[in-house]
Amino acid sequence: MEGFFQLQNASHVLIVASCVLLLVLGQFPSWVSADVHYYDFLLKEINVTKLCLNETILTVNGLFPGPVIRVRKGDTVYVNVTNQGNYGVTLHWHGVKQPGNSWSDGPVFVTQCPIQPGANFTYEVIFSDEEGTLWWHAHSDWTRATIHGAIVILPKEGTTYPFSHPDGEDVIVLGSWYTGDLHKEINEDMETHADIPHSSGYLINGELGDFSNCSRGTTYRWSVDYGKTYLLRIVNAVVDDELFFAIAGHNLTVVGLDGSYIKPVEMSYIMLSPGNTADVLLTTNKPPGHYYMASRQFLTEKEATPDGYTGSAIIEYTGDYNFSSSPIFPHYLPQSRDMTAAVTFMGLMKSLANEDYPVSVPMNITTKMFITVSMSELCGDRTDCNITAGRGNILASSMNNISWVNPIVDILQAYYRNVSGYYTTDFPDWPLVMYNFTKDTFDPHLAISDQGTKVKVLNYNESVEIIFQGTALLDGAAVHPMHLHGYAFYVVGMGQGNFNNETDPVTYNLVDPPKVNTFIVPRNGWLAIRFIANNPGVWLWHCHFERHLTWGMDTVFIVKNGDTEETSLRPPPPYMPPCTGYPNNILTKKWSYAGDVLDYL
Ligand SMILES: *[C@@H]1O[C@H](CO)[C@@H](O)[C@H](O)[C@H]1NC(C)=O
Ligand SMILES: *[C@@H]1O[C@H](CO)[C@@H](O)[C@H](O)[C@H]1NC(C)=O
Ligand SMILES: *[C@@H]1O[C@H](CO)[C@@H](O)[C@H](O)[C@H]1NC(C)=O
Ligand SMILES: *[C@@H]1O[C@H](CO)[C@@H](O)[C@H](O)[C@H]1NC(C)=O
Ligand SMILES: *[C@@H]1O[C@H](CO)[C@@H](O)[C@H](O)[C@H]1NC(C)=O
Ligand SMILES: *[C@@H]1O[C@H](CO)[C@@H](O)[C@H](O)[C@H]1NC(C)=O
Ligand SMILES: *[C@@H]1O[C@H](CO)[C@@H](O)[C@H](O)[C@H]1NC(C)=O
Ligand SMILES: *[C@@H]1O[C@H](CO)[C@@H](O)[C@H](O)[C@H]1NC(C)=O
Ligand SMILES: *[C@@H]1O[C@H](CO)[C@@H](O)[C@H](O)[C@H]1NC(C)=O
Ligand SMILES: *[C@@H]1O[C@H](CO)[C@@H](O)[C@H](O)[C@H]1NC(C)=O
Ligand SMILES: *[C@@H]1O[C@H](CO)[C@@H](O)[C@H](O)[C@H]1NC(C)=O
Ligand SMILES: *[C@@H]1O[C@H](CO)[C@@H](O)[C@H](O)[C@H]1NC(C)=O
Ligand SMILES: [Cu+2]
Repeated sequence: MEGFFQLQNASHVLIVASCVLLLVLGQFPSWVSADVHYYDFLLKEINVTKLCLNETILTVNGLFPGPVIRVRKGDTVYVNVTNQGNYGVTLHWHGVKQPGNSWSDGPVFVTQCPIQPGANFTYEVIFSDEEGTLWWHAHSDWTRATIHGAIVILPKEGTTYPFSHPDGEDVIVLGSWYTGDLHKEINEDMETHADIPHSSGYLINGELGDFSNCSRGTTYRWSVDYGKTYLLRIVNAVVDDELFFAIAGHNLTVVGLDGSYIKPVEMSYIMLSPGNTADVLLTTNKPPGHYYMASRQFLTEKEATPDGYTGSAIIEYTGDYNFSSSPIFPHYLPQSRDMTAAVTFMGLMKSLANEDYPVSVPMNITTKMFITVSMSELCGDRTDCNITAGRGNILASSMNNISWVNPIVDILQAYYRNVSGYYTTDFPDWPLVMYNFTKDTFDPHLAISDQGTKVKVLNYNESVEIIFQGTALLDGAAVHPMHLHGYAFYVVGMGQGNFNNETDPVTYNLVDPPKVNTFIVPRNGWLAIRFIANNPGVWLWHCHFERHLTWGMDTVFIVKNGDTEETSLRPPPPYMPPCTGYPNNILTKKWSYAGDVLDYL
C-alpha cells in the first residue's frame, strides 16, 4: 500500500494545497480575507504529578491540554505533526467540515493509517462555515485522553459576534484523568478481554482541582475584573462521560454550540456531551471574591454507580478585598442522576435562524435511516457461540445490529483507489428485526450482534434523515452522544420511548433546530437529525463515548462525488502514512470480555 503515494517535497505540498484551497474557498463571497496558518505539533511524552503519583503522558508540544488553534472563519491551517512517542497516532479536527478533504480528517483506519513513531504528517484543516469554538483530538486508541486542545474560530475580519463584543475570553477544557499508562492498559484489556479502564477524576484545563488529593496547589485559576462580560469557550474533551458544569453565584448564557451560534439561553448550569463545545457569556457582577467552577458526571446507566468526582477551578475577582475565605461552591450543579436537568438543557438549544444566521433545514427527505444504538454481545472467536445458552461472551456495541470492525487499510484509501476487500456497502438502513426497543431484555436473538465493516453510501446532495433509537438490550439503556464527521446536522426532534412514525414527526422543530456535530440520543429514547450530503468523501459517525466506539458503535458514510470538481473528493496529498504492519494489530480489535456484562456497560 505504501507505494500508492510518491513522496514529494514540502513546498510542493503547500503549492498544490493552496491551489485547491482557492478552489474550495472560491465558493464563499469573501474568500479574499481567508488566512493560512501553520502549526507544528510535536507528539512527545512528559512527566506530570497527579493524585500524588508521577505519571508519563503523551502530549502535543509538552502541553496538557494541548495548544489552542486560533483562526478566523474560513481560514486554513496546516498542522505538521511529528511523532516522537512510542506508538502510532492520528489527529482529528472535531467539527471542522473540511469540504472535500477527508484526507485530513483523521479517524484511524477510516481516513488514514497511524503516523508511526519517528514519522511526520501534515494535516490541512479547511474551515468553512464554522464560527465559535471547536476542538482537536487524537483519533486512535484512547490517546485523545491527553492529546487534545481547543480551536477558537473568530468572526471574519470586519464582522462581529451576534452579541455584544465580550470584554475578554478564556478557554475551559474539561477533561478526564486516568491513573497509570492508559494506552498500555486499554491494549492489554482488549487483548485479555478485561474491563476497560475507568477515569480517576475530572480536569479543568489539565488540573483536577481542590477536591482531589495532592491537587490543591495547582488548581486552575482565572482572574476576572468586576463588571465585565467574558466569553468562555468550553470544550468537553472527557473520554467516556457527559458532564454537568456550573459556576458558583453566576449564571451562564449559552450563545453557541459546536461552532454555530444559538439563541441565548440563560442557565445556572450546563450539560455537555463528550465532543460538544459551548460558547458561554459570563457577567462578573457578583460580590468580588472567589468562586468555584465545577464539573460532575452525568450518568444514565442503570447498573453503574456515579463516580463522585468533582473537577474544579477558581474564578477570582481582581482587586483589593478579603480573599481569605474559601471559594463558594455552585450548589445548583445537578446531581449525576439528574436526567431532567440534562434533557431540559438540551431541549432549550435553538438556532438563531435570522437573516444574518439563516437555517436551511432539509424538508424533502430522500434518504431515511432508522438506526438502533445498542449494547450487544459477540461470540468469542465466532465458533463457540451458543445462542441457546443465552449469552455471547464478548461485550460489544452495535448500530442496527452491526458491530463495526476496523479494516487494516483505511476505508478512504480503499474507496479512492477502488480496492475491494476492505469494506462492504451493505450497512442496513433499518433494523432487520423490529422489536420493543426500550424493553430490558437479554434475549440472545436480539442481543447477539453481527460484526462487519459495513458502510452506507450516499449520493451527493441527498437529503438525509436519521432516527437514532436507543435500546435497552442487555439492560444497557444509556444516552449515546452521536457524532458525525464532515458535517453538522440539525437536531429536529427527540423524545422518550420507541419512535412513533406517525405522532413523533409532528413534533419536529423545522424552524430553528440547533445545528451541531454531536448530540445525545436520550436513554431509552430517540433522536431525529437531518443534513444534506453535500460534502463528498469518507466520514465516520459514532458514539463519542470511547468505550462504545471501541466496542463497535460506529460506521462510515461514503458520500459520492457531485458533477463538478468542487463537488468532488479532492485528490490525496502527496504523502499519507503507509498502511503496513497491521495484520493482527490491536487497533483493529474491537471487543472486550463480557463475563460480567453488567459491571461495565
Ligand atoms: C514537518 O516537520 C518535519 C520535521 O519534524 C519536517 O521534516 C517536514 O518537512 C515538515 N513538513 C512540512 C510539510 O513542512
Ligand atoms: C520521566 O520520568 C522517568 C522516570 O523517572 C524518567 O526516566 C524520564 O526521563 C522522565 N521523562 C521526562 C520527559 O522527563
Ligand atoms: C515524583 O518525582 C519527583 C521528582 O522526580 C520525586 O521527587 C518524587 O519522589 C516522585 N514521587 C513519587 C511518588 O514517585
Ligand atoms: C517527514 O516526513 C517526510 C515524508 O512526508 C519525510 O520525507 C521526512 O524525512 C520526514 N521528516 C522527518 C524529520 O522525519
Ligand atoms: C485521598 O486519599 C485518601 C487516602 O488514600 C483516600 O481515602 C481518599 O478517598 C482520597 N480522596 C479523594 C478525594 O480522592
Ligand atoms: C439564573 O438562570 C435561571 C434559569 O436557569 C433563573 O431562574 C435565575 O433567576 C437566574 N439567576 C440570576 C441570578 O439571574
Ligand atoms: C477576612 O477574612 C478573615 C478570615 O476569614 C475574617 O476574620 C475577617 O473578618 C474578614 N474580613 C472582612 C472585612 O470580611
Ligand atoms: C421534493 O422532491 C421531489 C422528488 O425529487 C420533487 O419532485 C419535489 O419538487 C421536491 N420538493 C421540494 C419542495 O423541493
Ligand atoms: C448450548 O447451551 C445449551 C444450554 O446451556 C446446552 O444444552 C447445549 O449443549 C449447548 N450447545 C453446545 C454446542 O455447546
Ligand atoms: C415496550 O417496553 C416498555 C418497557 O418495558 C413498556 O413500557 C412498553 O409498554 C412496551 N411497549 C409495547 C408496545 O409493548
Ligand atoms: C443480529 O445478527 C445476528 C448474527 O447475524 C443474528 O443472529 C441476530 O438475530 C441479529 N439480531 C437482530 C436483532 O437483527
Ligand atoms: C410506521 O410504523 C409502522 C409500524 O412499525 C409500519 O408498519 C409502517 O410501515 C411505518 N410507516 C412508515 C411510513 O415508515
Ligand atoms: Cu454510546
